[in-house]
Amino acid sequence: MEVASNQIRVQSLVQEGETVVPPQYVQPPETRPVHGKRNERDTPPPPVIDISSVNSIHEQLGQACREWGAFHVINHGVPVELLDEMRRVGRSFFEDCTMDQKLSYACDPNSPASEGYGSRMLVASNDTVLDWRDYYDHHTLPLSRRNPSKWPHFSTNYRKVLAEYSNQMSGLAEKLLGLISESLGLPSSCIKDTVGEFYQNITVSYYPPCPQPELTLGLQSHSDMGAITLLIQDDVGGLEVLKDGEWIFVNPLHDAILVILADQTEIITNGKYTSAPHRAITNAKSSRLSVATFHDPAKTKTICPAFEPPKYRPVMYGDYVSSWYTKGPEGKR
Ligand SMILES: O=C(O)CCC(=O)C(=O)O
Repeated sequence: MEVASNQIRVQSLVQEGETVVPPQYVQPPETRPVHGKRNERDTPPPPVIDISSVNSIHEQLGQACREWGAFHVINHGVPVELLDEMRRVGRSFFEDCTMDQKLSYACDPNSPASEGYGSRMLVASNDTVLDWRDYYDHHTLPLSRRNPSKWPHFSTNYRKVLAEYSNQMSGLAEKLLGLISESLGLPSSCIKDTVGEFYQNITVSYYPPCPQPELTLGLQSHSDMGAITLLIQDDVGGLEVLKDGEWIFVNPLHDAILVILADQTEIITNGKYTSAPHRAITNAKSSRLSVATFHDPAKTKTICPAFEPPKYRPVMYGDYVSSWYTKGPEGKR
């Protein structure tokens, strides 16, 4: 078994042929997933919004942000070849590198959200049930924080693809926050100005096949802490979004990008728009990959609602993050 600083790599458990999930990965009955709920409709929920269209774009965005806090965008302007390249290099790190190569990029398990290869990102204490997931977290923006020497270098273009992907996602995140502000009658720069310079992390998650998917979660229920997350996945599927108390399977849409509103956007919009709790389930047959790009405020930034009377206290983003990492995500804070 491969262990670095007490971290077991899920992929190595699978490679060793485990047929029973070790007890630290077994969810209590109340958080176990219900399988077989894949949505078969032609237009999969959450909503799909064509952001190149001028027709009713603000109405569609407003409805999706109020009712779901998550929606797919199509005709988003990011080349589909770049989405495919990002998925390809991400998968290649997990599947083509030896475990020794991967461990040479291990993140610091004692520092939350540290950059590199890890397996225990959302773990608040040693009693927490572990996720059936390995990941690579990259610190990509602002540029002063971007250090490509910490990114995998086994393939000549991994770093180039990641840098281009980071730039494209940040442009799209800014555009979306502008449209979301306008949909509430606010100046288009309102949410972005409140968030300030983006702190962007890109997390590539790899979920190996799981021998007992009915007992595990790939990633426990959480809402994202920052402003806005842009996510792509492969065609295996496993992401679920919580809507009206029910877990809804997000059918993968190859060319689309899933937008997930995060907690600071809920605060800035004074709860008019909601952040979306989400989780990942596992499956017994195929490994699954997702790439989530988080756009957060600086830790020193104070976030408060743009509407009166405020329903949320002003919060320094760094305090919000510390509370999240010490107490655990608990679904949504
Ligand atoms: O794998 C997924 O689809 C979800 C990833 C996610 O929520 C995260 O990285 O925070």
